[in-house]
Amino acid sequence: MTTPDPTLRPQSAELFARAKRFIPGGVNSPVRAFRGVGGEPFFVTRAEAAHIYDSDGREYVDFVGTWGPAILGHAPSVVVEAVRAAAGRGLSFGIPNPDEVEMARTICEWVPSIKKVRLVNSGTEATMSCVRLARGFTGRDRIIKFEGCYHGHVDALLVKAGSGALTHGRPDSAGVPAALAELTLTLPFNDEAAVRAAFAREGAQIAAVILEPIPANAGLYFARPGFLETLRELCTQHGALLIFDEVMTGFRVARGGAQEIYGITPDLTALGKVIGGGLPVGAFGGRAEIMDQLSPDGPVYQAGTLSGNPLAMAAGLAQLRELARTNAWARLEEIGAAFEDAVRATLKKVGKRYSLHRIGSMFCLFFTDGEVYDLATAQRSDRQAFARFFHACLDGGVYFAPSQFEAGFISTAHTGADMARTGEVTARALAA
Ligand code: KE4
Repeated sequence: MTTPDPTLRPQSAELFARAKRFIPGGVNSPVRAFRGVGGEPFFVTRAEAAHIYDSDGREYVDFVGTWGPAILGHAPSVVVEAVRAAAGRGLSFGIPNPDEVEMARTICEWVPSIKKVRLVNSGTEATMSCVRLARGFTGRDRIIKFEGCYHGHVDALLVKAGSGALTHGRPDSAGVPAALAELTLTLPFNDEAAVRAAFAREGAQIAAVILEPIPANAGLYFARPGFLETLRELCTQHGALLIFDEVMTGFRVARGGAQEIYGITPDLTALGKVIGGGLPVGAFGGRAEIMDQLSPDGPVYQAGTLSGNPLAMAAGLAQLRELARTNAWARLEEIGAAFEDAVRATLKKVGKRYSLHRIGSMFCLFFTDGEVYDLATAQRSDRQAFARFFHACLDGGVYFAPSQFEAGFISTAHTGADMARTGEVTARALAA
């Protein structure tokens, strides 16, 4: 692993040393620890548009966007003003408020498979609740997930997970009881035969199949033609629920998410990130007959002190409304396509045959010349080469996700100047 120059960011180095005294690993989320690329994380004090600023006064073009929420860039004025106004009316009520009704209505309008929705405070809560609800609705226990897909730190789903769990090379987390893990069947993504065999063997015990319809936690790759349709067909045939984890893709790859692009109707959908405008929000929803199984109407318990928090609702609604008002998805495709063309031209110029994947404003450059379509093929990437690229870009003022097994995010705030600067920095880094 590269040993970046720690003197470049002395303030961050001091903060990290202090952080490690009080916070495990010095971070509140593992992927931030730079373990996938070596060196130490920097600390951010301010973020605006496509730029972030660290404790040492260095400025970066940001392609992580706080892992997805910053689709309009950081601190968009419409969102900041909405939060300011909401804060003046109180910070949390623990009592129903009008904005959570408007948020629920908006989600149901934009995502037609969602007839009823419940708001929570993270993507993890959303997927965890989907799994419990699927088990409660079907009366079954087994769950099928896919290697490399990450659904948050849910006990039942931290089995061959992606994202931070994968970066640390320990996809199966300690602390997850074997009795629980064995209820989760993990299959290779895109392996239709494996899914058919699982359903043939134990279809009557399967409560749900959960997946990222566009996996982006082992890098970004795509379902092969027919794979999602097969999952839908098998779930319907065997009475299992199809759960789309659209925490990352929801409201980003299209107004209606990946399910709009692929034309597949899941039974439940988990949402997060963009929906909160940068504040903690998750959501899960789907068919009314399933959602009505939730307390207080039904036997499946789920709750949250800050669910539907008025500030989070104000932020999320402001962001969603601005996305719709400006048809941001067209702009994101425009910027994303230009970015892809530039990177492909650079790869050709420097003679590197790396695999670049992109959909809309999400992308991933795999440091391998092979096809990437599941976890195993993603893991063929040269992580050392990625780490060198990451640090060369960071030192040049461009921040990509600190792991080969993450996606990059473009926002509507990325300007032509940002992209030109990124082109220069990445060209130098790829030529090295
Ligand atoms: P949160 O609990 O982190 O809000 O959401 C969990 C989650 C669920 N589903 C998908 C598809 C996700 O991508 C995530 C979280 N994504 C990671 C980045 N790959 C969050 C970054 C982090 O863990 O710090």
